[in-house]
Amino acid sequence: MSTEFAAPFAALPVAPRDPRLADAPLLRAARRLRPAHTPVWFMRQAGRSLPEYRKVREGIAMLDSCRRPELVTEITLQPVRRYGVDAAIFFSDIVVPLKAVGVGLDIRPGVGPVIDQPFRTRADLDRIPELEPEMISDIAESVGLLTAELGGTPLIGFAGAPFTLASYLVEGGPSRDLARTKALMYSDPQLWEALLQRLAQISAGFLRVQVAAGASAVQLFDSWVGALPLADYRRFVQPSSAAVLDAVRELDPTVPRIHFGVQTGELLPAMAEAGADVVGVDFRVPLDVATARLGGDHAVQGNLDPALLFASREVLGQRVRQTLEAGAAAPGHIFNLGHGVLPDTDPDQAKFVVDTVHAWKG
Ligand code: 1CP
Repeated sequence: MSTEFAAPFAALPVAPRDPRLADAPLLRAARRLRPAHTPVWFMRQAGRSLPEYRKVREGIAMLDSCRRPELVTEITLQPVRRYGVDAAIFFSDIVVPLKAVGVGLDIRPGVGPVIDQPFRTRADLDRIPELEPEMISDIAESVGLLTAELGGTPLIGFAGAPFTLASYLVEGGPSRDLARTKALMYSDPQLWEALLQRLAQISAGFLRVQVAAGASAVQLFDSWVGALPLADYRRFVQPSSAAVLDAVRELDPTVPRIHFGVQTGELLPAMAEAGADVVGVDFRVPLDVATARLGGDHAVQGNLDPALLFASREVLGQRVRQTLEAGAAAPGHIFNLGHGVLPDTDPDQAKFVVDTVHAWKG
């Protein structure tokens, strides 16, 4: 798939980075260099499980909160202050760039993204214009505020991968079986490719704006792609994700790219081929097994089961160390959960995980 869609983002000037970032454990692990300690952060660390998050979000709709630079900065910094994690993840959502190009959608509390008019036919492509940098100038502003505050702590920018974005557009909201998405993919491959190409432009543009403004790593979330078998992943999905990952490398080859999905045990070799530097692994596959499936030369991220944060400290500590030992088989390991922090998680348990990871002498 061509990456020509990347203009006008190709010309974005890239902000200078804080020199202290050169030693940041997260960036060293992603580059497969030995870090001072194993880095740790949590998917969904900013948000729902923190009382200070619920307080600042009171009365503000999710999508509005993502477009207010001071609020985005505060929410993004909250888990860094509380946990001492090795990276901040930008507070936003995968559907923010879709809303920015004009797709009618909302994020409903307790549900997730809901689309006004689901994507069904070729005519629907006209309702998804390409993303332009000016549509998300507030995102660049938020990233700028954040990197000034974060100093030597990396900011991870992120976007939804084309398949996962398509799943919300086609289904109209969260779905268990992705039946309509798969039906479109299998029955009209040409329209599917056109949709994924458009979404790749949007996803790449969202990442490029964050990188240009100072994000020092990015994560591409293909959360629901584990619903596909390997051969269909390769044929129908991998080219568009690879195009997004390439677009980031073209803008700044020094920025590590992390690629994550849930239930991707069977897809790991093909995800490695899509070109990321780090592959995120869910909790179903031990990290040493995942490393072998990836061919041995990728850094990995993961993969403690988020449910273990509800277990006793003794069990939790053992499982954290077990994850660290398995991760040592990879040429680089970023500790994380196998998916996002669950809403009722006790923040003290998450802090205990961070402290246990940092104390580990591998
Ligand atoms: O801390 C962080 O990780 C930063 C913030 C963040 C990220 C990275 C949010 C805030 N959303 C995301 C990414 C995201 N959004 C993904 C990929 C990550 C993953 O797999 O967990 C996905 C699939 C979404 C879509 C989405 N947005 C859902 C899932 C719905 C489903 O299909 O099951 C939900 C519930 C949302 C809303 C949302 N996004 C973020 C927050 C804090 C919330 C809850 C908002 C609220 O209702 O107040």
